[in-house]
Amino acid sequence: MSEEDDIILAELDDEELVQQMFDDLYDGLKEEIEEGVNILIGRGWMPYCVLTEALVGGMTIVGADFRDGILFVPEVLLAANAMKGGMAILKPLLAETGAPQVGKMVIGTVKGDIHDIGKNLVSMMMEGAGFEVVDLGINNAVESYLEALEAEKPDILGMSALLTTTMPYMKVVIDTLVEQGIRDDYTVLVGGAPLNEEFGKAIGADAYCRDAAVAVETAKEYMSRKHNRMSA
Ligand code: B1M
Repeated sequence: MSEEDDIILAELDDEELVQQMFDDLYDGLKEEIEEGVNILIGRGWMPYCVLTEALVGGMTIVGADFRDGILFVPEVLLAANAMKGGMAILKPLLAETGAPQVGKMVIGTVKGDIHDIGKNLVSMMMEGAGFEVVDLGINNAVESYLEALEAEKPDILGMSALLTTTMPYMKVVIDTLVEQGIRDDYTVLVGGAPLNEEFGKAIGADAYCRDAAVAVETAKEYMSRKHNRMSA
């Protein structure tokens, strides 16, 4: 039996429990995260505080280590899965208490491209950071993005492409937004292994995101700019 197995979450005080949840999230332990969330809620924590302090706090550590090459895709997927377990408990409670949402993003992999591992990671990390994410999946034609933008009215449009043959399609989508006069209604973030900053600029995106952690940081930055503009 490992040392981990000996820890009884319910016996920890709040601070110790949150620290333990950081470790459990890092280790991708979904059941422990669910238990931790239930304990904190049972102790009277507001769902939003559980989300930001315990889950997002833990995921921030995961995101930083992923960005720095200390954690790799399988570990991050497990952590994200554990986080999703905790979030599933909080989601209905958050809706009841009307917790502030950071923002909303529609994301999808572009037409002709079926790679979705990176996009899924971005979606999960964005959800972990408090964004509502509408994931359109893979192989999205411009019409699919347009429909989702119209229906969901997000703050951010995210596009992913992993092939040099599909990345130019991002420009087709952005050009269509320009043609329809709705380009400035959204922050457009793009990502995928073959892209770079220069490409992002060339196609008229707001920003290229090297990885999921950068996507979260960039999205937060654009949301705070938007809030500042609105309150000015
Ligand atoms: Co494909 N594949 N693949 N593949 N595949 C690549 C991309 C390739 C580089 C492999 C190689 O040859 N070295 C190559 C592309 C070459 C090129 O375009 N120049 C390639 C090829 C050629 C192909 C096929 C054509 C192979 C064939 O059939 N002959 C075919 C194409 C199918 C299609 O899409 N039409 C194909 C198929 C597949 C699989 C189905 C087997 C599988 C995909 C499974 C899946 O996604 N469900 C697959 C895989 C796994 C890969 C590699 C090995 C790994 C991709 C991956 O998941 N990386 C890949 C090689 C590589 O990239 N090194 C390769 C892990 C992931 C976490 O990283 O996706 O980069 P990534 O996402 C990162 C960032 O890029 C960023 O954040 C993520 C997380 O940090 N990011 C975003 C991504 N999207 C973002 C969106 C954002 C923000 C950030 O929006 C805001």
